[in-house]
Amino acid sequence: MQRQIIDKIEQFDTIIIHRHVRPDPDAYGSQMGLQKLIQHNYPTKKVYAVGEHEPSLDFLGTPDVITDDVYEGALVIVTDTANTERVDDKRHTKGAVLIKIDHHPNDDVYGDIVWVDTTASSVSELIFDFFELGQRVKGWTLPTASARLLYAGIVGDTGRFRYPSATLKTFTAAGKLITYDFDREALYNGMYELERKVLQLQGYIYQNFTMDENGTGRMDITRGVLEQFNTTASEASLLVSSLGNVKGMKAWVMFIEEADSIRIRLRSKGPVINGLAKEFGGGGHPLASGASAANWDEANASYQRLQEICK
Ligand SMILES: [Mn+2]
Repeated sequence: MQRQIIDKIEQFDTIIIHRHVRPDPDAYGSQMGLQKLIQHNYPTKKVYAVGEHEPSLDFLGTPDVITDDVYEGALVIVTDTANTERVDDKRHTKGAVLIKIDHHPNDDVYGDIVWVDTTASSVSELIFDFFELGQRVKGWTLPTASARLLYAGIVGDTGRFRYPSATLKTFTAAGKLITYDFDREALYNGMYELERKVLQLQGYIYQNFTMDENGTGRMDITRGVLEQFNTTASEASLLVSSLGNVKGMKAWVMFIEEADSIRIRLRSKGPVINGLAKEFGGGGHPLASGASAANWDEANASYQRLQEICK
């Protein structure tokens, strides 16, 4: 599989790398880490990393902006993205060949070549693995910029090596990556900024959520709240699961107000909620799904439905 991917990379002059919407450090790290790895070893190739610009990740890099014609005859690689729905920039199908590299369960098998390894802590870890193969068979070297990005991705997805997903392989990769000459402290500062904002918002959520007598929870994150905590809707989304820690909570919804709609993010510990998500034009898994509401009236209606489901 990885050999096939190396062949494709060598075959194409233009390579465009995508990742998921509402990016996190592993999305940026795997995408841009791979971009810089390829660019460094094949300087004549054109290698782009695309997707929406996320200001809170500027310490890692900024995405490239390209026109549609660049996709003609190009190789497209999508990293860290389980399903097509979550691919940032839907032009990913416009190239000649599509490759998926991911570590989430492979429910949506998209692409001509699929490399999914759910035992990996992060896709950044997989890209490091990929580099080592390239090193053995093609004599690749890893540029420091790439090492820095991959390290950030691993640190991000493992919660600084705290999660059980951090294996011997993860630590081995991280151990090799820190031998490159990048400023680890500056990197941690950037990540700390992200974590600090999220922790403050989490405190606010624990103080302001509501729960009815049946264990149906609700939390509204308005534009005002996002501004108050200087966070984005994507950062707030990371906290949906945190309400599961509340005693007696059975199922809950977090409404996150975006520019032109309200995201409905549903979680449950029993009652099946993806039917409700479908009713509101969304979908997902039985215990974790989402939809979107045009306004607060619609959002309120979805909460009422959730209350009925939990009765
Ligand atoms: Mn990831």
